[in-house]
Amino acid sequence: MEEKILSIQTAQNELLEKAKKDGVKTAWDRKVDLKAPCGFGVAGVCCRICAMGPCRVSPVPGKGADRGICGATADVIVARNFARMVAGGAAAHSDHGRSIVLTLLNASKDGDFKVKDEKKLMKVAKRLGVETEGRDIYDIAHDTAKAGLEQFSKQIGTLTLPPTVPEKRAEVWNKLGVMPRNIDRDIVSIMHSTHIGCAADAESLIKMSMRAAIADGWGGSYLATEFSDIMFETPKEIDTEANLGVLQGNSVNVVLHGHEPTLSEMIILASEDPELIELAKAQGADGINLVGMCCTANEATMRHGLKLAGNFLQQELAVVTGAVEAVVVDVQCIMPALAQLSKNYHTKFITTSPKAEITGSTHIEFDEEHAYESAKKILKEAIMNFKNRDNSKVYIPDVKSKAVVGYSTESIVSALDKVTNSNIGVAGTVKPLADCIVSGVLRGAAGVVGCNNPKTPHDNGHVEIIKNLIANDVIVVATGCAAQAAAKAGLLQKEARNYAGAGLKKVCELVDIPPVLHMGSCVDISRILELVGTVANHLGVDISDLPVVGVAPEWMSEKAVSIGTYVVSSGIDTWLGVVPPVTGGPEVVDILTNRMEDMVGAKFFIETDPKKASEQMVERIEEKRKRIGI
Ligand code: NFS
Ligand code: SF4
Repeated sequence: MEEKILSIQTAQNELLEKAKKDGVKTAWDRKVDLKAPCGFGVAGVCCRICAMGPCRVSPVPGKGADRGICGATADVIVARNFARMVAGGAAAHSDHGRSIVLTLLNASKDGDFKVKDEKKLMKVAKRLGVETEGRDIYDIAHDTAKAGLEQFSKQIGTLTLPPTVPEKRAEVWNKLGVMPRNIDRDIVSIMHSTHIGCAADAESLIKMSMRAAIADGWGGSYLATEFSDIMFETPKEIDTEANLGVLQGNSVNVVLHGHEPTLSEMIILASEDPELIELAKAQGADGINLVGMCCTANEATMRHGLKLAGNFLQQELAVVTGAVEAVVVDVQCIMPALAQLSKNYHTKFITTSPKAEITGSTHIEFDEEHAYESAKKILKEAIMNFKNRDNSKVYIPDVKSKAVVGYSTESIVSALDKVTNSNIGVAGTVKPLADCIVSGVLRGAAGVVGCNNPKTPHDNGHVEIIKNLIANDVIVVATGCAAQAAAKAGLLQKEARNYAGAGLKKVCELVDIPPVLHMGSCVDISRILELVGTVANHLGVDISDLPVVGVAPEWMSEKAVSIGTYVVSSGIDTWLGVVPPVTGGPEVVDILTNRMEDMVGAKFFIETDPKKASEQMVERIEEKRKRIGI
């Protein structure tokens, strides 16, 4: 194994040692086995779009073949590959969104899925043009679901933008020709235009990517969040704990992993079923201990305080503890490696979605029509596996941190109300937040998001960047695996305000919040868009005028590429801590890191050194402040 540090997490490093002793491989070992990645792939200049190829053109102009068999240049190949990454990411987020909308379509008073947040339902119904006056709540819900589905497929007109998109931003998109038509169509457009013999112009391909990505952020992901809130409630501040130490020695440990909250919500409900608790006790366990991994964890911790076992690169090590009866997954970010790995322990690896069947797993399809019964069946499987645990193989690191989570836009606004009670007329608005930014008590805000990637030491980029930003009075909002890195580092505790600069510390004390706010899963980046858009509307400016930045320090998924693209397209400068496969296309690099600023008022920055990235972010925030005269 390489000599560099693999993770800043002790729990992680201890379990990597155990994995070695147990003779099992993890992502880090496979990375070593794979040796250095192919240079053409790294630069994005390998094309496999048609069977005349694959064509690998030279990533260095003037050296070797500079065109594919069809004549595609390096820039065309790179731009097509980039667009397809965006399409993949936008499809994943938006198909998740579609599932949630469909669940509401089938929700009923006596069914397993219900409307739990009527206020949110009314808000969403109104924005989608659904009549609410004097109607039955489920009639409204079903019509709202139909209106939501319409956003995926409408053939005439454009996506119904949420009112949080400032008018100036919509004008920018219209002028540039990147206003989404509907969610599915702009993904299909990319697949069509990147087929052999279609689009062969880098700028046009990047614009298509922007359009599909905007449809993701302000469409598919936005709907996913709104409709999840309607059925499972809008998150409120709640306590939790994070890291692999949340596994328990003598409980049936079940890791909920994946993304869509429908499955995890039902399992959480089923875990309180007396019949199942009794069954667990009859097997000699103290009870059922549910913990979360990746974005399923984020969704469920935001609403129930579900304990966070860890982020993307900890999924294998949860199994290596030898103390997990079942890893239950639905879709996305599930390493196929879990199938083989779990066989080395007693762990059951249970897949539940027809969208993500995995060879070597136990497949128990989650039947939404009989969701509760389905969830019970899955949990029973885990409980009955407790007796197979081999205690000589168990090691649970004694590492966990306390955290406060649950910061939806609504709960942030209500926290802010604590300081505005005397200020009649502003309660329930973002005015206090806007005031703090305008006055300079807070210099700005940053979204720290995205995955883990074994190309960088696990969690290091997230934690270092967050610490540097809050020390500079930049309030941080986090989602996805970044939020879990922050939780494990203790940065989601209110006491973490002691790491903050004087201004941010004061705000955190007044409002009683941590300096880093967990806003949910990756589709919940829509919450960040909603918050930023609301502040921009409040101040009567465009999002690109605000001293706000975004960063994905350890990203790896196509979803992250879509996110980066919609965040930049929304007017927020975005840093990437892992170099995307675009370096072989000089024009593509120029568009992403330079020309996009003229198009949408923001651009990408690529910086692998977390310290430098955070310095650049603070610098850019100060530049923005100067530019708008605050
Ligand atoms: Ni986001 Fe969630 Fe994590 Fe990356 Fe995967 S869990 S949707 S893609 S790895 S942050
Ligand atoms: Fe080669 Fe062009 Fe086919 Fe790509 S589309 S594989 S560059 S011939």
